[in-house]
Amino acid sequence: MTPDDRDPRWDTVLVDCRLATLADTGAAYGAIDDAALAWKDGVIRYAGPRAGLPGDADALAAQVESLEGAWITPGLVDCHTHLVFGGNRAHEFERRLEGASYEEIARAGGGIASTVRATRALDEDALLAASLPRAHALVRDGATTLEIKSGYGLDLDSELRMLAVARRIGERLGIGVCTTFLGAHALPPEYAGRQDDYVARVCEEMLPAVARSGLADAVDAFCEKIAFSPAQTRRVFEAARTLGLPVKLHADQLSDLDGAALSASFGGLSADHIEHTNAAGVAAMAAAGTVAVLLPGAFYALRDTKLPPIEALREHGVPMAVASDLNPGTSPLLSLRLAMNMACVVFRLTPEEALRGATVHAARALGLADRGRLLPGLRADFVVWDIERPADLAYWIGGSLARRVHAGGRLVATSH
Ligand code: DI6
Ligand code: FE
Repeated sequence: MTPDDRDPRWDTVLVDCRLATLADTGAAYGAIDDAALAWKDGVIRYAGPRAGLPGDADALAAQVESLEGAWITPGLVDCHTHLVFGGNRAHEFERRLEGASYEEIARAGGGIASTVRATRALDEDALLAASLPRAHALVRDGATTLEIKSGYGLDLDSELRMLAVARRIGERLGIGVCTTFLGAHALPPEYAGRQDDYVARVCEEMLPAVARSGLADAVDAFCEKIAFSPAQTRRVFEAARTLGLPVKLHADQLSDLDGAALSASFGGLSADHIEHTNAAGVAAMAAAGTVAVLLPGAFYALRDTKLPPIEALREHGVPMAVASDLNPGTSPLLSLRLAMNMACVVFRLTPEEALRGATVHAARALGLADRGRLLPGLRADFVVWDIERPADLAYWIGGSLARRVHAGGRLVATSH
């Protein structure tokens, strides 16, 4: 919490505010009342008590703003989204309400395959135009970093196009975007009955080309009975490891395939969903430092009943992130705050766990050490909220609570 001595001149200092720093100070939310937050060149230079400022605020910064006691948190980090896609699957929602299951719809050629058809049909600009409003909705609700997966192209060109669109979304909105190659999401129709051939294609052709393109920061797979087996997932992960790309996994969502342990065995950044993960899987995650990414939106939308092993994760000290899983099939969820609310109501997280899950732990799930808390030296990614206390962020269902959203110090959304 010391200012940068080499250059005491800051771009902006915010005063008369309250900080939920999420630093491990012993205080709930790492909170600081009557605080000040200063940044320069997109980096936090001071986050502490106003009384601790090394001089008069006016002399320290080009701009001083009083926030009349408003709360500030780190910018939210949505560490699991599939927000780049074409088409619309509201009709599947209607079918599921009539009794069809997600798996039945997938086996009948709907589900992911229908989004693949619609996504392949769009050129890069059209895909950007379709996807940008979804990213923007997340940012207006407080997100300053988004992870975005491919996985609706399932051929090299379409996958690269999705990843390129994800990068462009980051540039257009002025936020952080981490991209993930999810070639092993579903079997493309041209490979029907030849699953191992497709996996070989992913490993031998697509992954090396994606790595060369520099468009992917990590590699994911959907390890499930309706998708790819643990053995096939392992092949994809081995190829990723050879190319130096970190891995993460859609693990144990609909059945227990020891997916969490598989991700952990590759030093995975995260194991995501994990409703059916067993005790050995939780222990393996703890040992490997693999983050548990909870996705209550998919749980809710699928009317799932098998809860993830929250208590075991707590006991083992596995960090729990919370993400939207924004996707057209199982989680058409345009608010990370709403995912936080669901994590509390449905998974019984505390509001503080939910906020840490959507900031500190989500950043870690992306391998990012430069964000997720309000600390000097970290990116100036933060949100000024219209709330009375931090628990409000998980308490209110809907609404627009973010007054101002800043990424790298720059204003990227306002409520006005
Ligand atoms: N798990 C999910 O929840 C999404 N993908 C995945 O691997 C669902 C994607 C979809 O239905 O379009
Ligand atoms: Fe997902």
